[in-house]
Amino acid sequence: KEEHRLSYESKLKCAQHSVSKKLLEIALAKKSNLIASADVTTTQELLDLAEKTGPHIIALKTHIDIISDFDYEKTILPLKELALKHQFLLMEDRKFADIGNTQELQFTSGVFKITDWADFVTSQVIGGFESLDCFRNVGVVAIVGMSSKGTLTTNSYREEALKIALSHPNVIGAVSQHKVPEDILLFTPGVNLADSGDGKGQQYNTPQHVFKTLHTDFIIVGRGIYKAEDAEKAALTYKNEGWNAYLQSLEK
Ligand code: S5P
Repeated sequence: KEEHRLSYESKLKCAQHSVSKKLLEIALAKKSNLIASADVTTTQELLDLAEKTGPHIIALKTHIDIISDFDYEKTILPLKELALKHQFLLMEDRKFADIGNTQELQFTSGVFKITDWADFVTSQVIGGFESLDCFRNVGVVAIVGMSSKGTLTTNSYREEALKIALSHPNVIGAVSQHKVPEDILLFTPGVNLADSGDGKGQQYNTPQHVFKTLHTDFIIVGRGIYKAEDAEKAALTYKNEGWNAYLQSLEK
């Protein structure tokens, strides 16, 4: 018999980490499980996307190192204001993948100073348990499985990666294309309503599919939104699709 999934309300009751709590609270308040991926390359595009999608999303996922005119004052300060105005969190998709000391430097130093503004970050767990200790003040989403064709995140890798993710106090969730235990939040990228791939290895599923079969908590949508003619309308479509798919997955 198919197991029931836990509701956001019940996950909120047992959430330990302040960032998990915030995410679940925003999800319930906005009736949204949508994270928009802002894979755009200028500050203006980033801020435009944040303004348009802000009311419909729980978090905006950035790749801050692809912004060609990055400037802390002109990029981060207005982005933080928009996050406050529209009540969404900032998720920097840095996918750290080094020893603890180097990750700590990448997290705190350089021009991006991720530690000063990101609410949560993604990290590989390839560096082992202690490599995640440096992310003390944020939540970590562990990359357990990737969405791309031919990824090396096999069954046995994912099993070991999950052990680290489940036991580390800084970890709030996992990125994966497979089910994870209910005590960790599941973030699923590779979501698109129109395409099944991008010709560069990305593989897409629908919101319906990921909520039903993976019991995902949050969907991450990039090109489905920022490449759409009307990004705000697209965000609203994914928000509604995601929320309805979540409600249906509660019934099963
Ligand atoms: O396995 C993964 C993990 C991540 S975080 N596959 C992914 O695609 N991502 C990220 O999600 C990727 O870096 C990109 O920012 C986003 C997907 O974008 P889209 O345009 O394909 O929706």
